[in-house]
Amino acid sequence: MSTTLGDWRWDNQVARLSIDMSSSTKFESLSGVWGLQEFGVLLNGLSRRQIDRLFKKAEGIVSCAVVLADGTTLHMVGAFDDASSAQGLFLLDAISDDADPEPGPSLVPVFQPILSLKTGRISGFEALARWPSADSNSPHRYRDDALASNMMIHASQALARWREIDGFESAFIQVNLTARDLMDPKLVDLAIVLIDGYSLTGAGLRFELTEQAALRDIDQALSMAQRLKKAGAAFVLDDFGTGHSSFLWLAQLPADSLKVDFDLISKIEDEKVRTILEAITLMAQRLGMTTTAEGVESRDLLPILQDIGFDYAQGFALGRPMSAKRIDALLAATV
Ligand code: G
Ligand code: MN
Repeated sequence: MSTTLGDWRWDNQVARLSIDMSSSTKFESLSGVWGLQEFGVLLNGLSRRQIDRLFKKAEGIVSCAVVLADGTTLHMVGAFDDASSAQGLFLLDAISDDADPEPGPSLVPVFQPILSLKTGRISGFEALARWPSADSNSPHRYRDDALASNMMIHASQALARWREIDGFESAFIQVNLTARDLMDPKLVDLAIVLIDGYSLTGAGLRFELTEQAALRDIDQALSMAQRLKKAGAAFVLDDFGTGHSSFLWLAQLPADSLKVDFDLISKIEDEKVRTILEAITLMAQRLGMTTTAEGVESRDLLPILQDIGFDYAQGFALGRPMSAKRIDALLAATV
């Protein structure tokens, strides 16, 4: 189990690493502002070269073991905000055995706003992975064990920043998990350190899992959901209503929220579909879950969705998936 020791920030323009270690740890003496060379003196040779390489790359995830000259090992985890700066946490133990958890070239996380139908304001975001060039590494075909952990790191950092803005203190972010991710116990450890390290209290970090993915191994899905919830994360059932929903299973799964599939929302004009949607939101409410309508392509739908009982809405009409930088600007303009 990893423990958060403190945080770091790398400024590429002045080539300085600022470290703020919690004063209750024996690593307090690492606190301060360092040039890479001076910091390197504290490390063993291999770590020195690895850190040099990671910072020179100026993009993506920073995740590496840092071996101090006395042999103690820390783990540095974080990400570049843009080419000019990176930030992250120091952990006592490694969060992953992967030597290089970078999920292929040029992963760009994007974020799609989720609107509260009660306030009409942005309440949260879904984090989505995008690859700018649709080549052989296109999102559909790309398989990478480190994708979920990379997305979690990017999403947690971005959310921590957005939560500092007035009115967005309790914003949340939803990261997608696949059936394969359910087999990876390290994700729970990572969730624990990210929630702790970035103070993502009040279920700031949430996980989406489709019914199909969960049904591939129900026991594994149940156990993962329980452990993520215990870590302080929330669990969202994605694409609800179009898979092979089993109510028995819904009774067992500790989900906090249902995301109702685009296919159902697009047929909202149909009386029967509307009745079904009303029943879904009522059922969710009685079960203590919130509901999100997906694929909202027209703002005219908002009052209808609210009437039906939905809590949140997401879709192109409310905001396309966009870069963290564009969300920064969007939130700054909303305040
Ligand atoms: O099911 P899931 O929550 O993972 O769906 C997210 C996907 O849906 C993203 O790939 C996003 O680009 C896409 N999406 C988001 N909003 C809309 C929308 O309004 N219409 C359509 N057709 N797709 C959308
Ligand atoms: Mn999703």
